[in-house]
Amino acid sequence: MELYPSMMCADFGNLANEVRALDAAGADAFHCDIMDGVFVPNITMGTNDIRAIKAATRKPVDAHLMIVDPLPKLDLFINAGADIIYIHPEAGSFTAKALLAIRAAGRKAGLAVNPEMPVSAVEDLLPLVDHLMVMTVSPGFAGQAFLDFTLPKIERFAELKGRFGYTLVIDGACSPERIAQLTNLGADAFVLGTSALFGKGDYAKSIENLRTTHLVAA
Ligand code: S6P
Ligand code: MG
Repeated sequence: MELYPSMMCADFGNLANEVRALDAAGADAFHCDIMDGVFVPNITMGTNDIRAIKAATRKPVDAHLMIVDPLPKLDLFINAGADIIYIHPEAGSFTAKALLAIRAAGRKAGLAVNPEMPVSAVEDLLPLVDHLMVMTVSPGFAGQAFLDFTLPKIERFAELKGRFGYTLVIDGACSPERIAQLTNLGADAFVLGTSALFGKGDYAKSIENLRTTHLVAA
């Protein structure tokens, strides 16, 4: 199981220390929510945040781009050092070209699938994807409720994983119970926000508990 803290939930007055603490606690990578206030109704992190996080850890740092027309802006995130870059297919044109450009830059190509988007809308793109991320909340905010209607889609993407070999990531309201359930459904990685990590006390204990809850549930 891979666990990715959602850095928009971290204490930004203390960012480097937060990264070091999460790194020491066993985080596998760092998740950066990049919002433009247009594709989603919020504005959060940017390229300087990615640079600051990269400077404090050797683990991978991702950029979840919730921005309109990501293709012409990819170089900003590649140059900032993002190791995994997620795009939303409905955010702009030429999704395949964008995924190929991310791979050509030596980074992992991520596709983020909104709750409303059917598997069939992205199935043809799966050979171009390293990380397939299912959104289990409507993107824009932390602290929302898990959308149960996404469960069949997660199962379907878990089945298709065998053929395409991507990492299946879940983003949104990943609580300890959900993580146990979704691990059993075939998910590989989870974005950790307010439901499992931030505001829940010691990071190392929370991460350790998530890994053991999963073992008990399995
Ligand atoms: C939402 C964003 C997510 C959240 C994360 C928060 O637009 O993409 O990465 O930061 O889901 O987690 P939680 O547990 O507060 O829902
Ligand atoms: Mg996200």
